[in-house]
Amino acid sequence: MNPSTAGSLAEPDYLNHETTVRSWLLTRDHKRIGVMFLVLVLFALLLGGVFAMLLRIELLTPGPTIMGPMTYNRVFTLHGVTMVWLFMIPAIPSAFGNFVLPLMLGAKEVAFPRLNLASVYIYAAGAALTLFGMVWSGADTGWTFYTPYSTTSPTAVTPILLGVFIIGFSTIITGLNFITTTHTLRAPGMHWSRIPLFVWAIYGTSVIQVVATPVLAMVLVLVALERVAGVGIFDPSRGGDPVLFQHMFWFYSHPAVYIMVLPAMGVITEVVCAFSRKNIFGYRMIAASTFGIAFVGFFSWGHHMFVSGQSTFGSGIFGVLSMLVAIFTAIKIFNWVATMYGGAIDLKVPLLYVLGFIFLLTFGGMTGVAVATTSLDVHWHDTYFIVAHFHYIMVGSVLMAFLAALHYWWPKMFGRLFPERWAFVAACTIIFGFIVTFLPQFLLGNMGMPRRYYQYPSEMQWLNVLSTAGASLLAFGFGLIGIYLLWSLRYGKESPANPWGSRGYEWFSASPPGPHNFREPPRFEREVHDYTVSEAPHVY
Ligand code: HEM
Ligand SMILES: [Cu+2]
Repeated sequence: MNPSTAGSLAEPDYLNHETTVRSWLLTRDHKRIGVMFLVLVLFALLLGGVFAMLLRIELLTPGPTIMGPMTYNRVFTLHGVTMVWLFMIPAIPSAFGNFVLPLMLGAKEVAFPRLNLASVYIYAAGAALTLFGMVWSGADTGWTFYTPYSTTSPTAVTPILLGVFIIGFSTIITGLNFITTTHTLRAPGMHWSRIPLFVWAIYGTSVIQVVATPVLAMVLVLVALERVAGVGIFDPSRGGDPVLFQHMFWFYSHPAVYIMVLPAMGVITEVVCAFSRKNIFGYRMIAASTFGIAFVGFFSWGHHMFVSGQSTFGSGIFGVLSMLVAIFTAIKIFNWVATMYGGAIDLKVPLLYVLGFIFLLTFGGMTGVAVATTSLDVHWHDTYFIVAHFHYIMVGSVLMAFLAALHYWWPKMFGRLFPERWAFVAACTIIFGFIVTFLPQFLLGNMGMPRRYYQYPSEMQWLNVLSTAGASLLAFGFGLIGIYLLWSLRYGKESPANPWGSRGYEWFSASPPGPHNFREPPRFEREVHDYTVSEAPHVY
């Protein structure tokens, strides 16, 4: 084996140089912190998935199936709370961002390693409080906590609000850390024009995290105060205004959808380059469109409020601004496709997820433009059509990107290869299962099935059965991934330093990397993903 690609076979890596529990719990290593976040968010994904299956089983028949209506309200709330707040928001930035961002920049560490460790504990404390609320009596407000109901609901809304509030601090700290790291810890040769596009994506995300999260924190605390002390900000019977809640909530939560989707787009860019064996087409446009999306995302929150009584003129403006996001997204899609065009495509599992992503994001984005059209949205608002739209984006795209990242970086993180055939079967099952689950929901919504309803007319049953069948396929696919990844940790073939032959900068380190990432300071003398030279990068 070429010594430069053999990695550091005999040298200790970040996993085995210290193995005590204490060394993990007190670690300041961004890679270990990334792994801890990965474990935590995967647990959240599993929990959210169990709630999802309970919902889909309940909807198999038009009447009651396995639970009563009050339980149903709790289950969809806990599903949304777990998936959005505990899984989606931290998933890619906190797990993969922590692991690969410093490697990509050629840094030894993030800028504030202790704060980084604190972010894990803050997340865990917030998640624990949220889980406590769930076990205590759950909540039945929906993940959006709309007032005035959330100010009066007899369920355990307060601990869940405070749990999500605490998780917000973890998000803010992570964002600050990544911004500072990108500014201060780049290796020699890493000019601004060479920064990998995944880093740009995480950078754009971090800006949103830092700017928008405090607004969410405020609104959640205000609802909690209203519940505990009756302050009268949102509750009309106390002189408050419930619509104010919607403005504050969506001022954060619309940008938050980009906290989820921008990192996903960053993953896609890396994987597209690695498996097309070409540098990205349109580097500047991809980086610029990231900031275009982040910026416009701050001015479109009113599209969630077309039927809240806001002025028709206001709705029109919010509708047009929302549609601008589609232009920036289309720029990225065009550039990914142009990168693949004429490339030496190597259809490995991560690329398969990318193809799923591009197809489903386009579908989700186009239905986004449709629901941003006020006249259409008056019909679709609060129906299954919206449920289908945002699942196309959040599951169809963000989760696909998460799985692409998990497979692409698995050998980097754990030094093991996964069984490719099983991974291929799982990926096909998941993409197909996704379409069977969520395509019928567009039709159901258009027929008028409201979201968050426990019962429906019997002519809608076949589409609901189809959706539940698709969800079962999804569950099967995830189960398979869980099994073979755990299996590979012990029995998988040992991975070479750069199993994909990628030219991404994170592959300039061994797999798994040493405790300080590189043995000597790396030099980035070529553009990232430069495939014009035939040999794989030198491993520092
Ligand atoms: C072209 C881009 C997009 C446009 C124009 C768009 C537009 C919209 C509109 C108008 C609504 C509100 C509809 C209603 O409630 O009646 C909506 C809902 C939603 N969208 Fe999008 N969207 C786009 C992309 C995205 C992305 C990228 C994500 C997530 C990563 C996303 C996640 C959501 C969520 C979570 C909701 C529903 C929230 C709820 O009520 O529970 N959308 N979208
Ligand atoms: Cu929105």
